[in-house]
Amino acid sequence: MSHDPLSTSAGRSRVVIIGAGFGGIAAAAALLKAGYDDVVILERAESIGGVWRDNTYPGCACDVPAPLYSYSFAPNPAWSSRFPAHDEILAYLRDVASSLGVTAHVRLNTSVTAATWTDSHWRVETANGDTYEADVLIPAVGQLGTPVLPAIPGAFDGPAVHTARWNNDLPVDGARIAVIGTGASAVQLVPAIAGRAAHVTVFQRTPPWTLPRPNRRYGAGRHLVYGRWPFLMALPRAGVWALTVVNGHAITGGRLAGAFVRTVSRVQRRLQVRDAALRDRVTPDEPMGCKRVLFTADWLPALSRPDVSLVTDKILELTTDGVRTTDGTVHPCDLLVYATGFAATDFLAGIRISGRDGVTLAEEWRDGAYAHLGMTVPGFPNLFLVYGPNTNTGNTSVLYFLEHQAAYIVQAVRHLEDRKTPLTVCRKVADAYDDEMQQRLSRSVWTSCQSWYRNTAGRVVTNWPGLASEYRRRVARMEPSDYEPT
Ligand code: N01
Repeated sequence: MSHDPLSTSAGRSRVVIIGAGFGGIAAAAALLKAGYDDVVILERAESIGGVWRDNTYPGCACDVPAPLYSYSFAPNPAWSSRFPAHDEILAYLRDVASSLGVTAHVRLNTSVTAATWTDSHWRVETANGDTYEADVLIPAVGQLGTPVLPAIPGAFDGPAVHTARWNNDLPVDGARIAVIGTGASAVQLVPAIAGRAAHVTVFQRTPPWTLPRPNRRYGAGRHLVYGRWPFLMALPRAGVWALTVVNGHAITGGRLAGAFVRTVSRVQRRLQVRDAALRDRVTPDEPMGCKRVLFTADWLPALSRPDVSLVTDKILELTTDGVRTTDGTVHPCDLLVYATGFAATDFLAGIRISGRDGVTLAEEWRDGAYAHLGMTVPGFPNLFLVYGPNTNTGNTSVLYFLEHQAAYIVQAVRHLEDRKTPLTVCRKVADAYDDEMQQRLSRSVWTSCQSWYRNTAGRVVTNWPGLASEYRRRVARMEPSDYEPT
């Protein structure tokens, strides 16, 4: 089957991918490498990059070391440091997309509104009125694309922004800045603006678990050696991998690893927070790992600064000039920053996806999103999710999962070519898998607190319950018997 998706703005192709972030680009790269070049990627924004395009707040970086937070098929000898900033990661992603020929397949400013299965193929509608048709649909929109603003009563008169919508015109230097939230985004933002701002007030509802982030610059010697002998980059990658396995064991119930990691966190607090009262307030009271453990060198020192205050009283309301807490204090500010996270559990919420018999994904997922191996859903033929339900990891690089999903999808596309009839996962298989996931997750640390990993009913819908290596084993071979017979 040969289509030419590049000849028109819309049309029929073998594969339509929604989203040009790390997931969509991994899937496209794998398909192109396998010889499938009739692939179209529909991207709602004006450039590719996903979360690394959206998140530009000061201090934004990846807290997973770059040797592992990079595609295995595109190791980068030129990383400037172990934890590079967001713009360097974005440049890396764009370079990879361009050098592998993926960029030419991307349609920018093309927001998908609906996708409908039509008995033989997917019909994909976009906000600008174009329709695309494809044998296979790969939604790769990520889990962290939709910012959440909490409903706080009252109104603030000054500028207010979510971390994922930061822009460089915001008043920072010399301003009084209020930051709501103490998750991964806040722990990067606050140290970066402390010292620039006149004062930073941090509103903490729950103290997060932290671990050291030992950054180091990568020098010219390293660039030269890895540029000349790229295979050597496997060594730091393996080293980081080993550490993430310890972290993975700690979070998934390993006693020794758990005790070790908790001790490291305690020592970090002891060394970085001299004031015992402040240390008390930043000491986590939830089990380690139930929310994402945060890797940071400068969060606790930032909270100790005289020009940074940590407020632990509950927020009551916004006032015209600041934030009022339940003790009656108004904390005045010139800029209000919501570091309040994302609607991670509402998978694909903005796109109406209708499968066989007109059933929508939203209906299929009314009790919470689920998918066989995080990728396929009964009643939705030839639909393969990337970074779908229960494929998030709190302890290693999510890119590892994305790459293995891409490899699985290539097998499925190949299989479709031979079999000629659509692939729909058997309900029995998907149900058994979901039961297993939920049973394991019900015993996991993630049920011990509320976080973006759980939907409002308490079901853990984002996270994978085991180690990444287990996921790799589970998806290594696409099992045709998991799919409905022809
Ligand atoms: O969001 P979060 P994030 N009043 O949901 C608080 C990835 N990421 O943007 O803990 C007061 O983690 C909320 O409090 P609580 C990473 O996967 C990666 O920081 O619910 N506070 C919490 O402190 C991460 O996990 C990198 O009690 C309110 C915070 O807001 C994910 O993105 C960097 C509130 C939200 O934390 C999300 O991180 C950055 C309210 N009404 C992000 N509502 C890397 O380095 C919410 N909060 C790879």
